[in-house]
Parts: sequence; C-alpha cells; structure tokens
Amino acid sequence: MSFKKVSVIGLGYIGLPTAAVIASRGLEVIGIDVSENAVNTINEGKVHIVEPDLDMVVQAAVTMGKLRASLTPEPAEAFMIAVPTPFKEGKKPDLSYIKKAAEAIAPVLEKGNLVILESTSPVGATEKLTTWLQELRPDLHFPGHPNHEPDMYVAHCPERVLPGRVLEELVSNDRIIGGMSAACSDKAIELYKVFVRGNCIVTGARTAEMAKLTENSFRDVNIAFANELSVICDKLKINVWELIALANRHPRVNILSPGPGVGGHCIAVDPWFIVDSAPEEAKIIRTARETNDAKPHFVIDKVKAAADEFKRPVVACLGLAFKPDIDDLRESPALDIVKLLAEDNVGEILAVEPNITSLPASLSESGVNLVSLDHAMEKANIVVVLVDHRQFKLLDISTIATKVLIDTRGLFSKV
Ligand code: SAJ
Repeated sequence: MSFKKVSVIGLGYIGLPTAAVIASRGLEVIGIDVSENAVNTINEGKVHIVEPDLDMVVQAAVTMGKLRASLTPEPAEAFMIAVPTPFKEGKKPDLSYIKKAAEAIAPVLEKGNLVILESTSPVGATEKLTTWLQELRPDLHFPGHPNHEPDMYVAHCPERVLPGRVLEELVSNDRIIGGMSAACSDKAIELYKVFVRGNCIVTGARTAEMAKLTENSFRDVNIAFANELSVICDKLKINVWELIALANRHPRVNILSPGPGVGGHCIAVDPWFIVDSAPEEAKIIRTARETNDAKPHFVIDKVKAAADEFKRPVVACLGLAFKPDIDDLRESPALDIVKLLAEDNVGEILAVEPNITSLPASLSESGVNLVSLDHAMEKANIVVVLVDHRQFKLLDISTIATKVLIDTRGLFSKV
C-alpha cells in the first residue's frame, strides 16, 4: 500500500469519523482542526460530537498511537479536506473554509501528494481548489498545469453518510471518485480502498460535485412534495398520513414523510448551490426549498390559532433536534418554531428534548423551559409534536385525549 500517513483537515461530523476509521486500518492519521478544544479532546481519546460508537473508535485509534490531532498541518501523503461549506448572504456558497484549508496545507505539500475535497461543494469548487493550490505552490505541478506534466493529484470524493449511521455508511456506501484526471482518480481509489467496502465509481470532479448536490436535492424535492400534501390535506380535512400510506401501496409510488420543515446542514443548504449555479433553470429545486422553508410558519400559525382558544395556554413542544434520536439542534426547524412561539408570547412554552441537558441560550433567554415529558403532559393544553424521538412513541395516547394535538410528524395521527 502506498499510503502510510494521511492528514484529515476538519475534525467535525465527517472528518473525525473518517480519520478514526482510516487510523483503525493501521495508517498513521493526523487530524487538523482550528478548534483547540476539538484538538485537545481528541488527543485525550475523547470526542466532541455525538455519533453512535464514534467514542470507542476514536479512543482505540488514539490509544494505539495511530490518530493524533493538531492545530498545525504537517507533511503527509494524502490530505482529505472535510470542512463546512455553508451558504452566505443571498444563499451563495461560501468557499472560505476550503480556501483556508488550502492555505493551511500548501506549505507542507510535497511532490506526489494527493489532495481530496470531501466537503459538499458547488460545481467548479475542485477546479478552484486546484487553482488556489497551484498559486500557493508554483514549484509543484497540479492538474491542468500549462507547461508541465502534473506531479500532484486532486479529486472530489463527496461524503454521503447519514448522521446517526456514519461509521457504518462510511464503510458500506459506494463512493463517487471525481478526479481532476484519470491518474488522480486512480490515486484516490487507492486511498478509499483502505476502508471502503462499497464500490468506488469514477467520474470527473464536476460531475462528482453535481452528483452529491443532486442526491440531497432529490430528497428535498420529495420531502417538499410530502409537505405540500400535508398543507393541502389540512385544508381539505384529510388525514395526510392515511393518504400517503394508501398512495404508497402503489408499486411505483414512495412518498416521504411530511414534517415541521427540513433541517440539518445538508439538505436545507445543498440545493441552493444548484440554484446559484443555474438560477433560471433550477425551478423545481428552488420551489422545493421555499416550500420546505415555509413549513415552520404553517406550524406556528396552527399553534397560534389553537392558543387563541385558551386564556393562558401552556404549549408543550415535543422535540428540538433536526431529526429523531440525535442531539443535533443545528438548523433545526423544531428549534426555530419553539423560539418564534416564545418570542411571539403565544403562551407558556415547555420544551421536551430527551437528548440534551440544557437549552440553547436563544431559547432560555426567550423564557422557554426544558421539562420532562411527564411534566409537559401534565401541564399542557396544547401538545405540538415536532420530532418523532423514540421516547415520544411510547406515550400513552389517552394522556393527550383532553388536549389539542398538533402532530407534525404523524406520531399519533397515523392510521
Ligand atoms: N425529513 C422529513 N421527511 C422525511 C425525511 C426527512 O421531513 O421523509 C427531514 C428530517 O426530519 C430532517 C431533514 O429532512 O429535518 C434531513 O434529514 P435526512 O435524514 O433526510 O438527511 P440528513 O440531512 O441527516 O443527511 C443527508 C443524507 N442525504 C440523503 O439521504 C440523500 C446523507 O446521506 C448525506 O450524507 C447528508 O445529507 C450530507 O452530509 O449531505
């Protein structure tokens, strides 16, 4: 095997599991992050993020001396960039973290190194990364060099793992390998074969970028269809869950689940990268984003209408995370709904979130109280189901019978 030392830039939800899994295969891995807290935590064999089994894998890799974290890059044979790619104003992709990563690794790059961009990126980002690296290191020859045969390798290999199942999917999912040239793809495959059991499928960097954006946009459009149906059904007084169950009995229909909106840092972001690249053409993709972004406001209006029937309504909001059985509140529609209800003084707001121990400041400062499920069920006039956590599924439906139920996840409304 030609890789002995690999560097992973960005030790977040993707970078840290990737680093730990590669280290568990016996390679020396050095993880780079700008957060001193993340670096120190990892070097103690601990984790700063919640993901099933990640703590065990990181602890083993650190104890074996195969994984180490640092604030400063050092030479390696391969560099995997797994930094955030959020959007900035105007829903335009923000590539500044990728640029910073390029600036950080450029001084330690050596002839023959492989640089992989794993971050979800707009079309053309890998070409941009290659250009930045070439400018920073004119002594090396990157793909596309006008006068020299390249002696550096660059590829885009987008991550596709599902939070909550990261360690399993890192190994079992197929990987798209988008090299800047055939030689770059060959080199990247060599690295991924160290830990990927799925197939490694070769394409160009631009197609690889678009493939990742397409996967998340596909899901967004399909969730938007379900969310639109839920709003239509509310108007027509039809149980949307029964409707979807019936339609899904057709052999070629598979409608996803409506919810309070789409959260997380992927599906609610990535489609905008396509819209930004082709604003005139990406009509369905844009509308789907707008439909999903409008859903929290629909839920808020329902709660407000219910609250108007009470003098001093107590509203129990079940769930704050962006999806079931995780502690991740980032870009969560549930969180936004609870915050806006509190800010609009809709009533006394009780939040139930079994996966956290204290509320984010944005909620506690707005007067929201974090309470147990039992307490919430005892006090509430209105129950709003925002996340289908497993604890909520065990609730005795008779405890809700006397309350107004707004069930955005169909937890108690499925027939
Ligand atoms: N949601 C619904 N209805 C559904 C399914 C999901 O409302 O039927 C909501 C969830 O509640 C959540 C949001 O959508 O708020 C996104 O959740 P998710 O489970 O669909 O996806 P993520 O964001 O956790 O992970 C996605 C995955 N992409 C696809 O399934 C196509 C994952 O494979 C990607 O690696 C990840 O994005 C990423 O990093 O891009």
